[in-house]
Amino acid sequence: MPAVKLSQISGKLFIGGQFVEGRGGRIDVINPARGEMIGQIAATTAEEVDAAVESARAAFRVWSRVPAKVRANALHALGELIAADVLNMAQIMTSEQGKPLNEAKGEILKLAEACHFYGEEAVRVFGEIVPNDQNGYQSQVVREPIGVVGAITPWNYPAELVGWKLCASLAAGCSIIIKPAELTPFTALAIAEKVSEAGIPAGVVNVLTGKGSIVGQALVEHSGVDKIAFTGSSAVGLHIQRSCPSVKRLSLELGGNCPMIVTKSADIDAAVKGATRRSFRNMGQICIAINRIYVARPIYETFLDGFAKAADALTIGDGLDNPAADLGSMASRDPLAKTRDHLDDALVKGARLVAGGNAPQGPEFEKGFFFRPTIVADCTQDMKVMSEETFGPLVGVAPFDSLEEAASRANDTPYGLASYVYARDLEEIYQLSAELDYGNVAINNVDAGIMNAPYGGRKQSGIGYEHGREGLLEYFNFKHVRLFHGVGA
Ligand code: TAP
Repeated sequence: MPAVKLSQISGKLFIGGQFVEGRGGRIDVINPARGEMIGQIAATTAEEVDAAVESARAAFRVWSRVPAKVRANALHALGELIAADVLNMAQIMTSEQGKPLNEAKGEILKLAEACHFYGEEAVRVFGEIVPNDQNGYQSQVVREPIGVVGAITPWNYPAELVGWKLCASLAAGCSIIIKPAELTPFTALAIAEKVSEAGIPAGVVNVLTGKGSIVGQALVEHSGVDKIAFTGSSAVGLHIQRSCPSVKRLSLELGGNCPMIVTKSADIDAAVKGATRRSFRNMGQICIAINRIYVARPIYETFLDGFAKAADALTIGDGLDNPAADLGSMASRDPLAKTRDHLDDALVKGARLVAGGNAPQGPEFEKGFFFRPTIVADCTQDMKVMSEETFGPLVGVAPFDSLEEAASRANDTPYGLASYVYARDLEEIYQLSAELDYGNVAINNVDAGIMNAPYGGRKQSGIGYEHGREGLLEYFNFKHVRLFHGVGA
């Protein structure tokens, strides 16, 4: 099995089962840890978008009709091929995204897991027979794949966020056109290479690169695309919803502003460990990153002390040279600038800096987008760090005096993606899990998403679900077949 090489996919689009040389202009792709160009992507033209849609429409007619077992086998084959090439695919991801190689490997293996999960689910898509109001009738509710899916994805998890849409589409019998983020396109092209090897028919999976505002928007507006599966910012998600020229199925996995509550009954060491992992992993560039932490006043300073020490102990490095570093570089200049802006805003408004606050020093950090994990304490709700999504290695902390106050401040946001609680008192746990207005609530852990359970946001964090059976159902239409057979009428 030949390992896919960056040089082979640079400038290419994947249309109709072939890597083709893009006919449009070129956009540089940069290694954000080194500031070096690693390749170029093609800016897909309008004609190439049409060609991909045509190819996906033709493939849909075939793929939607093959037995579910065939689709399941293809997904298992894809999972095996991806896992077998984990190192090479992870190197591609680290080169374009900046996360440490070991983290990238973990993400590639999670993608393989998603292939197997949806491979198993593909053969368990059941319909229903529902009761009728008259004898002699039978009502069948059958599930039919939606059609051609346009998948538009961000740069923070270049494999998983493509993979959840890809695997659920393939399992359901949909065909898919993927538009990965401009910053991290090569992971998606590397996945496309495995799709061919797995024996998935030509045209079922296509990858188009280029600017979201042009290529992504073209998919949103295309009459041949039946559903848009989008992960990205709330602003772009809302724009997509508003700019769809015709009625179209949408799933929108959007931004967050995730709170953590640490009550007086919490295991403080466990809370510190959880806060450190979920505030700073992937340099805080996670939709479910902890943005703001509310700590019961009696344990506030003890928690802050432990949290600052844990943040300072995290290692930062170039993800290719230091595969086991805790943190790599940020993915680009923009999230770094936003992190600095939110930090300045907090300090001007009176926050206390307790960890980080600047870039790490040393020649290896000079050309990349690095920043130290940063904690600000004594924060107020009017600070950007507490009210907006930073999407960087910055977290705000504030004390609270009652559980009602903590819950109300945690819910005081237009977002509703994930929230976290550390508590050992059962009443506190029950009260908070009921009151937190979020699609995901993690208690005494910070891993809000698992493959087997629905993962989605509320309010401005989106509509629809990924993961689990619910994530698969997003790719089906229901059809009610009401049959008069006359028996017993
Ligand atoms: P966005 O700027 O929203 O970009 C996401 C994708 O949309 C990219 O592929 C982008 O292409 C494309 N795009 C941009 N404008 C478009 C348009 N007019 N029409 C169609 N597509 C368009 O987000 P980002 O900065 O990459 O990612 C960070 C955001 O994603 C954060 O808010 C984060 O919370 C959110 N996120 C959410 C989740 C879940 S599961 N809820 C998971 C991860 C990330 P270009 O790259 O070419 O601009």
